[in-house]
Amino acid sequence: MSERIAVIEGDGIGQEVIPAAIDVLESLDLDFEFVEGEAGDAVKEATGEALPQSTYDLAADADATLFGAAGETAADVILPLRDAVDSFVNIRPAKAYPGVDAVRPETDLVFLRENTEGVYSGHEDDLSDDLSTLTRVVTTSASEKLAHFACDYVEDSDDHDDFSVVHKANVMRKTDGRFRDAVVGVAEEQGVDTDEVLMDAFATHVCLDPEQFDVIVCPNLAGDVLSDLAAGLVGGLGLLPSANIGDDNALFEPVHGTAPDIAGQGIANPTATILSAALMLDHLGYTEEADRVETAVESVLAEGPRTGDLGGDADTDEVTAAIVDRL
Ligand code: GGG
Repeated sequence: MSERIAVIEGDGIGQEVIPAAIDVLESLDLDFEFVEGEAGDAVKEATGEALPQSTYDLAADADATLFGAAGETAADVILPLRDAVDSFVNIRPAKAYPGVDAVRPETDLVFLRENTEGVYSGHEDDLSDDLSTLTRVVTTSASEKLAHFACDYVEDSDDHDDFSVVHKANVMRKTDGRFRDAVVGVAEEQGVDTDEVLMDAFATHVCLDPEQFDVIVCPNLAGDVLSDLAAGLVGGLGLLPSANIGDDNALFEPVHGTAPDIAGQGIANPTATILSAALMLDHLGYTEEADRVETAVESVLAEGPRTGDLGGDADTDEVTAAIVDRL
């Protein structure tokens, strides 16, 4: 059966790493139809809209979406795109690969980030020349939905048994308190073991001893920040893929942004996006192909060629070609 894949490059290195992932997917010779949509800073400049309705509809109607990166317009692009696919969880694996010079080579984490609310649901106001406010939204229903997903995730997996709930409920008693109570409550009902870690303590402990953590369930902004921190432990943002999962739809994107410092030079690391494509293959049921892509990526990370962020001097095309060669 043909799969309709929405492809949205966005800005900056999104325009370099998404074509790399498409090269990898095309080399698998699957019955995929790739349909391009526009979004981001350049589209806003040209049309006044960062995310045209046609791109939103494309993502909403596709079997899956592959998205690159957004810069200044991130809030106008990424959040509505996650909404288009009804995503309630952002899965962010952060794993150290053999051959990569990682600060903590023993790191192997999966962040399950709440994907609809927290400070990201965005009720911001300027109340005076001196005062801006932000309303943080946390619901029991969204927290429980994430918790059910997390329980199923560890129960269905051979590699995980339990999860850590990361929050700051000792200070944000109502919002993170609600999040914590909802997640722990569902886990207790489903018989899944959890432990609780305050998010500031987590930041220290994950740097000192990442092996004590496995699956981490956390509120929206905490998931964004802590997964970027974990990227620092495994060799950088060029390595972290992500999957935004909804009930009937999903969107896959590298964790990194547009990287304006290197955009346009053809030297971006395509690994995070190619691994995001592997997560998409797995999600669509192409598990063997997903494994092949991950194995090929692992082999190239171990033996080279590598991009500059990993200490090599290869460009995006050379790394992509090496991955395709090993498939
Ligand atoms: N690849 C997605 C991207 O553009 N990331 C940059 C960013 O601002 N991310 C925020 C988020 O993931 O919530």
